[in-house]
Order: sequence, then structure tokens, then C-alpha cells
Amino acid sequence: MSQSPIPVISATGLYTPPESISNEELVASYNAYADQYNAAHPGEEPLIHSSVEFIEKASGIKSRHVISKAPILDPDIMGPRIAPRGNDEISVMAEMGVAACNAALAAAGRDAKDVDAVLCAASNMQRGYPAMAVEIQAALGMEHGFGFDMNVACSSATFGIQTAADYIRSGNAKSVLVVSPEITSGHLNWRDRDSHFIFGDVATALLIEAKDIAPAVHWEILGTRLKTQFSNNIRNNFGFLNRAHPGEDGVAIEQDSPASDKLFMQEGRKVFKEVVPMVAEMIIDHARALGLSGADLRRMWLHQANAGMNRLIAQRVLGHEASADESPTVLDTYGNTSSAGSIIAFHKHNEDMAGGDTGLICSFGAGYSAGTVFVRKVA
Ligand code: CO8
Repeated sequence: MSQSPIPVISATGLYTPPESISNEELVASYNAYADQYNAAHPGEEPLIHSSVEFIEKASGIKSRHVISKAPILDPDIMGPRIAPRGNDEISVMAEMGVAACNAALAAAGRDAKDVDAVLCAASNMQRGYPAMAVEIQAALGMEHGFGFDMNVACSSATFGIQTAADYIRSGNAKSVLVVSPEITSGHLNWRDRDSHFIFGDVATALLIEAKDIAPAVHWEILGTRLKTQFSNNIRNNFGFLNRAHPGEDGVAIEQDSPASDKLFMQEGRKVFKEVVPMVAEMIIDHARALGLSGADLRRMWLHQANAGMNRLIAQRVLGHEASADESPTVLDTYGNTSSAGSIIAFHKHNEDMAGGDTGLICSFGAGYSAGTVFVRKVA
């Protein structure tokens, strides 16, 4: 009986927007807004200032990249402003995705014409249709195959990896791009003190291929596992039915209006408490099923939401406090980039590993959703 093809990660790609906002800049902007608001609303409960010290201590984030810096920092706007593009121009989200895909293709020495599928896996799509993935497929110059969008919030990329790996195993594709353009700045409420510091923009791409066509240096996918468990603790209520609600036009969303539930909102403390044990247990169970333990893991590329969550999860899995080498962070300069976070960590921190080293890519977030991808380097 012939064996099914083995899926591997052939290469990764990263697009980082050039502009970045430091905590100092972010807090100065929020505090100016709070002062303006308080002056305009005497007698109301005043808005309290945000603080650089709190942000760094609570999250580990020092700065974040964004695609439109000045309007985000303008207290009268506090959101990205992106010039509209015509239907014949590439969309912003596809453009970022294409940059990341091209970087992954170049790293693998693969021609886009030999790619069979594009999965655009991200927390927010710029539009409903045509699918972002199909636009990216065309912009890459692919001449065959298919693309579709998928959204599992912070776990979109790992869900994409398993989907791509299944296509490889079944013989439905030999070369698949999983691309995660995350424009989180568009859906973050920059006027919400509890969450205004969390997110950043970026795009990542993974090239998942059959081992027999992969470059000499690649990462064998030992196993993938996915989990979802419904929770309202991370949510936004933005959607195409908003305009069906009386009194709302579903388009303009003021960040301090009642419609701000159409932007990102969360019960951060509950998320922290519920997700840490869920993910640690999932990693340990999956490792055991693969005949692995924490001691076999050379490195964990964890979802980048919060440094404290990662510290606790890594400790439970490894049995000791993880070093920066065992569980690298990119939170300090990228913030939470949703599905892209663990992929940025993998992209930036894998070259020093040796053939035979084993690692774990792991995501967790809204849904709740979580994904584990165990990989072994072949070099
Ligand atoms: N500055 C100063 N003080 C502050 C600030 C601030 N900015 N914000 C809150 N505080 C104060 C609070 O008022 C509170 O004060 P008091 O004790 O007097 O009441 C105190 O600080 C503590 O507040 P919290 O309990 O909220 O603070 P925590 O220590 O819990 O830290 C975190 C907050 C960092 C949010 C933490 O709870 C956390 O990381 N939780 C998990 C978050 C997480 O991982 N979420 C995942 C969401 S991402 C995802 O799934 C993808 C969604 C799709 C992307 C959408 C794009 C927008």
C-alpha cells in the first residue's frame, strides 16, 4: 500500500509595516483624549489615564507596528485611516499578504505557478467577497488551484496549517500557502483603556508542502491538533447584519458610542484564567499522544498575546521556568498580532536549531480556539 505524502513546512515569510507606535506615544495620545473627554463631559465619571508601566507589566508589550500611525495617535480620530482603493487596485489586506507570501516563496525557491492553494487565515477579512485568498492567488500570479478564507481568530494560522497538511496527506495539493494578514488596528478600540495597547498589524505566510518537493532544510509536521470551546469572553459584534438593527447604519462606528461592541472587547482576566489551563493540558496531551514530553521540546513558539500567559503555559509544559531561548517572545515589538503571533516567533527563531530538534507552534484565543503543531527540523 502506498503511504500518504508527509506534510512539511518548507518556508515562512513575514511582512512588517514600517511604522511603529511606542507605549509612550500610545499613552500620550490616550491621555490627551481622556483629558479632552473629561473637559467636555463635566459631572460624568472621568476617564482615568493609561500608563506605560501598567502596559509593559501586564502584557510585556513595548511597541506595536501599524499600517496607519498618525491617525491612530490623533486624539480626534484614534483609528487607522486608509485611502479607499478602486476595485481594479489590490486591496490593502491582499497587498500585505502577497508581501509575506512572496517572502516565503523566495525562501523556499518556489515559483508561485507551482503552488496549488492559498488559505487566507486571519481574524478579520477586509470584505466578504470575493475571498481575500482568491485575490492573493491572482496577485501572486498563480495559474491554477484554489483559495479560500478562514477565520478562527487567533488560531486561524494553526487551523490553516492542519487544513493544508490534510490537503497534502490526501493528495489534493502538494504546495499550499497559509497566509495571515492581520490588520488588527482596524478593529481595536483605541479609546478603550483596558485594551488600547494590545494589538499590532503584520502579515505572515507559511508554505506547507509534500516532503518530496520540499527544500533540503524543512520542518516535518509530526502532528496537529485543534480545539474550540465557545466563550463570549473575547468578542466583537461587527457583521453584515448590523445594518438590520433599527437605529444603526452598520457603517460608522464611533469608538465611544454604544456601537463600540462592534469593535474588539474582552474580559481579559477571565480569558487569562480559563485559557492557560486549557492550552497547557492540550499541549501535554498532544505531546503524550506523539510519544513526546516537555523534555523533548527544544523550543515552543507560543501565541503572542500576553507574556504572563506564555510564562505559565511554558512552565506547565516544560516543568520549569522557560528561558527566552526555550519560549521566545516577539510581543515586545509586535504586540498581539492575533493568528500571526506564533508564526512570527517561529519565523524569527528557528534558524539556530539543529536537524532533529523538535518544537511546538501553538495558538490560542477567541472562540475559544487553540491549535498545536509539533514540528521536527530536517537539515
Ligand atoms: N493603564 C493603567 N491601568 C490600567 C490600564 C491601562 N491601560 N488598563 C487597566 N488598568 C488597571 C485597571 O483599571 C485595574 O485597576 P484596579 O485594580 O484599580 O481595578 C488594573 O489595571 C488591573 O486591570 P486588569 O485586571 O484588566 O489587568 P490584568 O492584569 O488582567 O491585565 C490583560 C490585562 C493584559 C488584558 C490581561 O488580562 C490579559 O492578557 N488577558 C488575556 C488577553 C488575551 O490573551 N486575549 C486574547 C485576545 S486576542 C484574540 O483572541 C484575537 C481576537 C481577534 C483580533 C481582533 C483585532 C482587534
